Amino acid sequence: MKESRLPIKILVVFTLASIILAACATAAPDPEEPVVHTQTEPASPTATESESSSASGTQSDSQPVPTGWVVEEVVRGLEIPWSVVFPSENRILVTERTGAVRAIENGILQDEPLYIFDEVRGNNEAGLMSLALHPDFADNQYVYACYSSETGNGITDRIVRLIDEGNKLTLDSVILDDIPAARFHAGCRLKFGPDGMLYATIGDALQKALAQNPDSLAGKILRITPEGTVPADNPIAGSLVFSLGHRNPQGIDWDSANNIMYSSEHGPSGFDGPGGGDEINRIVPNGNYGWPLVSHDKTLEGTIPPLIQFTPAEAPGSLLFYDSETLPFFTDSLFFGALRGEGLVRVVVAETGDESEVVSYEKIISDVGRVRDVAQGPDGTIYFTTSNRDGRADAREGDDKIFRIVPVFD
Ligand SMILES: [Ca+2]
Repeated sequence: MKESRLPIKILVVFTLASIILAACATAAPDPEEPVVHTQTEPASPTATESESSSASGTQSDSQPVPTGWVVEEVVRGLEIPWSVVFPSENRILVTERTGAVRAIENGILQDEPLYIFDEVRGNNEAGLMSLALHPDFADNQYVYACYSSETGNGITDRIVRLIDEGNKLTLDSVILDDIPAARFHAGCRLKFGPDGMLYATIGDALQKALAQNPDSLAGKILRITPEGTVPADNPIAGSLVFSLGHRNPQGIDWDSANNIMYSSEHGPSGFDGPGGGDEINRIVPNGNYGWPLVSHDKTLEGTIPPLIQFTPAEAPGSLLFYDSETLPFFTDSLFFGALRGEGLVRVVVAETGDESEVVSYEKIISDVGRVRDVAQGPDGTIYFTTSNRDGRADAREGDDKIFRIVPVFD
């Protein structure tokens, strides 16, 4: 079933967006001649701007400053890629939702998968999802994966740890098992925080009341030690729950310099509430983000409203806080892949004290179809993946693909 591309409507000003969208709209779609986007507006007006400038030091004074950016294709021929990570400068690991972990070596997609999860349920929204690398990956080669499978308890998510042996992954241990899941709303994004802990986003498993139940892992963001145990300093003693009241969060990332955590979350889709209401949230320990008690613009005392909500739905499948200077016009911006909204969305936030505020947003890519993951490469370029073979769009020639945004110099 093909979903129509829907216009974006949002409650904040977005003067920058019209400039960029106009530029994109007039660009000739010639695959032989990549479109150079100029990005002349100042970097996002965040509290970290001056820090970033000074942190660059004298080294950057002698380096050329990019005047724009282009999108280049990295690889094609993938099947529903969900997550990309970078073990080294020349190596990318990518999951395919149908169960394979693939490697890209020096820009070449390797034919033989590194690992195949035979037991995944690859239909609908579940299957093999996220990958995360241990912060000390260079020493221990630990790779974490989250996938859904049919078990005695129905469809559940499982987080496992594998070891990257170069030409294959080997299973090391089960980190967390029997996480509530379903064919829809299965989560599951993994990422290590600046505190060295493993965070996992968990959907409400189609049982929305569970999102408010602190004894259930459904509808939560979890904080887990790298060994799979409960950290001693979690907000609820003895519990993996870090925040609650989430519907189906699939993106998390940090402004590490300021230790601020953000998430993205899918809003209701008709059967469980009015459509739209996709959210970007600033996550605090033990925060209650409202689902299913409130969504969209409704507020409720004791729950934390989103920084921004998108109605109609964009369907955010990921989240990146971009903190590199490689694309300086994007430094300190949030990005998410839009599935239903078909593109890559940039959200500019201003951080003041304990608050974050959305200043503007723009869809910077809108000509590749559905986008799932977005990630920052080791060289500071921005990678993103299409999801056009997931049954909800018409696949294009060569789908699915990984693209990246690279700087252009005059
Ligand atoms: Ca919410």
